[in-house]
Amino acid sequence: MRAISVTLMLSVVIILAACNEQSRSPIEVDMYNPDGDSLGTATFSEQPDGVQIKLKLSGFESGLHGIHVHEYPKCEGPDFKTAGNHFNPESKLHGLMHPEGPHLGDMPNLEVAEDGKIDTEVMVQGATLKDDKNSLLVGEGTSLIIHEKQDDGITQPAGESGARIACGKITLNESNETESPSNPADDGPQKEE
Ligand SMILES: [Cu+2]
Repeated sequence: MRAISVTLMLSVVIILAACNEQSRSPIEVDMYNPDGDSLGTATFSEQPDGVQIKLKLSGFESGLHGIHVHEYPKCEGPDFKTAGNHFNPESKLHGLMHPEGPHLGDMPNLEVAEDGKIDTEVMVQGATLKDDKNSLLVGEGTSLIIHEKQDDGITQPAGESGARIACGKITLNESNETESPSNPADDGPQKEE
C-alpha cells in the first residue's frame, strides 16, 4: 500500500516538473539596438546538450560579430553596460580557444551577410532553462548581447569584441517586468501596515 502511494506521489511530482519545463521552452526574446529600435527575435529552446538560440535579425553590418550571454536581464542603452559581464557560473576565463575557458555564455562569432540579416542557429553549450546554476533563467534571468566586432576567442575579458550593439532580455515573462523582490534581505512579502 505504502509503495503504491509513494509511486503515485513520485509520478505526480515528475509530471509537474515536466509541465514546468515545457512552459519555459521555447522563450522568444526581442532584440534591440542602442536607440531602442527592434532588430528582430532570438528564440531559446532547451536541448539535451544546451540551449539553442534561433536568430532572426536584421540591420547589422556585414562581417563577424561576437555574441555572448551576459549576466543580467537589463538592456539600458546606449552602451548596454547594465547587462553586466559574461554569464560565467563556473568562474572560467573568457574564450572558446582559452585553455581555462570558456565562459558558459561564450559562443562562436556570428557571420552577417551583405544584406545585414542574421538567420541562423547558435548553441549555448551546457546551459539550461531550468532552475540550476547553469540556467539562462537563473535569478531574474540573463541577456543576449551582440557586439560590434568579432570575438578573438582568447583575450580577457571579452575577446576585444568592442561595443555592445544589440541586447535582449532572457526572462520568463516580459510583462512581469515589475521587478520581483530579488534583494536577499527581502525574504517574501512583508506587510508594513
Ligand atoms: Cu558580450
